[in-house]
Amino acid sequence: MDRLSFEKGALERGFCRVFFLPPVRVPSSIPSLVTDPYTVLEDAKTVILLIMAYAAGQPCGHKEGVISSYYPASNRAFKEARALADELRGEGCQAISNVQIPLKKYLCGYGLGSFGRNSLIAVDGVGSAFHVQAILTNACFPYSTESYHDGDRFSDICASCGLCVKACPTGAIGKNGMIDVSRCLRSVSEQEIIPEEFEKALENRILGCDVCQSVCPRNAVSPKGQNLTVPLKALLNGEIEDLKANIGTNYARKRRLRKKAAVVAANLGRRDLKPELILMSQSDDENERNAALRALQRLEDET
Ligand code: B12
Ligand code: SF4
Ligand code: SF4
Repeated sequence: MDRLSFEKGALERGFCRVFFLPPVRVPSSIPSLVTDPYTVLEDAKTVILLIMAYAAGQPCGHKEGVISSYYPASNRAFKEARALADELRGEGCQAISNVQIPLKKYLCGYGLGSFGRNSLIAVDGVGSAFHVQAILTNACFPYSTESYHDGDRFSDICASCGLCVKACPTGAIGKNGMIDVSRCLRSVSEQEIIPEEFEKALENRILGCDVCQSVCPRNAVSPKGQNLTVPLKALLNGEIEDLKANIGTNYARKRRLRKKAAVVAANLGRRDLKPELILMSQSDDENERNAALRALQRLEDET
């Protein structure tokens, strides 16, 4: 397959940018990331980065839970990149999708985007509200660029902005552009037990946070969006089949979603959900029981 037909196929599958790059060893402070692509594919010749944009939204005023539209986009990108890797394999090449190289470093190092104070990368004409997939292959394509420079390129606009630092609901963004992961709602909300100090900041978020994306002027180019609305009653009852199809099984984990739905139900003063919470308080899982009891207590105390 030549580069043009691969690009055409990727655009038809919903990606808005495709970059063909030489594999490079990139250090990372995150142990789970692949720092040496040749350990994944010895004969690697090309890293293909595929960008899928999403419309970042703020939590809405309604009385249900919301999931950032990042997650349906990342689930779709995961499947479409897998299909593109299948096509390459169908032509006799080796190809692996969803390779977890340090993607921000790749985008910046190859000059395809720049770091923002919110630690996200903006790509020209796309902004920073996107999911990026990496395919590693031994197929040779003409590279989009070959020059990799270690070190981060920062967005000039950040020097006189700082809107994300002010807007972050938990003060997770430091002035020097580093995220305090222990305070970022995206990671807080995935913890086994959500610490009480973050409960209210979660508002009606079930998964993901896009505040630092929504306020960012680098996203003036991207469409303004809606989050995915998820009915709390269904979540508390563990009815998540539709969600699995939309955001993937990795994120649609029943216990985790139920516990977050309990926090959100209390945040929204949803006393009508007390029967579901009472049922959940009899769960055989201790964390689920405690989340339900805590929500019931908050509904008594705060509403
Ligand atoms: C771990 C991780 C997280 C963690 C930690 C976030 C983080 N900042 O590292 C958590 C769970 C919190 C998270 C949250 C989100 N994530 Co995330 N995450 C990742 C992952 C797996 C690794 C990121 C990484 O390498 N971190 C390591 C640290 C050291 O890197 P760093 O923060 O970039 O640190 C550098 C900068 O701070 C910079 N720096 C240093 N000094 C200074 C000074 C200034 C002034 C500046 C500007 C920068 C700067 O240098 C540091 C070292 O290089 C990648 C996927 C991947 N395979 O790469 C996705 C990824 C980065 N996430 C992504 C997204 C979209 C999100 C969310 C928006 C999801 C959501 N809607 O909720 C949020 C946004 C939170 C945020 N503002 O970062 C996208 C980013 C796309 C983009 N445009 O950049 C990625 C690439 C996933 C993907 N496949 O598309 N994420
Ligand atoms: S909101 Fe402002 S400071 Fe933050 S990343 Fe965007 S441009 Fe930079
Ligand atoms: S994703 Fe939300 S909590 Fe995390 S740094 Fe951005 S605004 Fe703050």
